[in-house]
Amino acid sequence: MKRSRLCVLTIAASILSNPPLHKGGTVSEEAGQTLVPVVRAEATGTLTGLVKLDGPAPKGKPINMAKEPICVKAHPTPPLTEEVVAGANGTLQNAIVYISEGVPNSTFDPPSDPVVIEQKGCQFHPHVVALQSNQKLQVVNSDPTSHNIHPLPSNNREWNRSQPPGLPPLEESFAREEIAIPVKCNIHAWMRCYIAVFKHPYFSVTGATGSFSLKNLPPGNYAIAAWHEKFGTLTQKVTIAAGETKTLDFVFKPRANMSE
Ligand SMILES: [Cu+2]
Repeated sequence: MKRSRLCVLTIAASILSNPPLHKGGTVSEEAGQTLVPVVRAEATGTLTGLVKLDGPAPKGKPINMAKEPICVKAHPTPPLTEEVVAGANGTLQNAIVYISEGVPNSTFDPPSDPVVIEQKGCQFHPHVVALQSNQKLQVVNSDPTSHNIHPLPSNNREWNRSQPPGLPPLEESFAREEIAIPVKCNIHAWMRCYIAVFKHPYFSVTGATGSFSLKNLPPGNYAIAAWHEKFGTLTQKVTIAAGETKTLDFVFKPRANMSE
């Protein structure tokens, strides 16, 4: 006990005589004796990369909305199915890249900002969303017609809620991790999107450039997965060092029987 107190005092004296150079790179003192390390931003790493398809992406097919004239009217030309949406230069949109193994053993509070799905032109926007468990999901109806959003989870509570036009956004959340939950509309059979739920904040959904970025990764060994609704899941191992920015690409193989 005496020795450890001496050690603490020595460390404290050393800190006082050598103030840390980096912001946030300090140790804090609690209860007068215990020194608690504070993780510095400089001590984390970043993983970035592209999600690609090996070969040309199949084109979407026009969606037949004839059952609901309001939906037809919302589009000058019929929108295309979104099972596969090409990004720039052979990349894929709507893929989710995330840590599948090696997540730091910690509890991650969900962000206070909600994730929003908009029903517009009788489609869900965006087509793929990701959020943390217990983070708010807002569902907006911007159409002059009713929708009925209906997630089909296998690891969460199932619900479906009607949303007539003009009502405020619905709010829901998901308690458990699930990658990914298919979502339909009970009124319009063509409507489809996916919601991925993570118990940690280390995930990224690819957009128009097909790129992803996982930030603030504590140094360590990880399995990184890329999920795509049509092509399945790819996994790679990676080691992240403090302060490192690493690049990792994922290349999906098109399925032989893919006809779109
Ligand atoms: Cu609908």
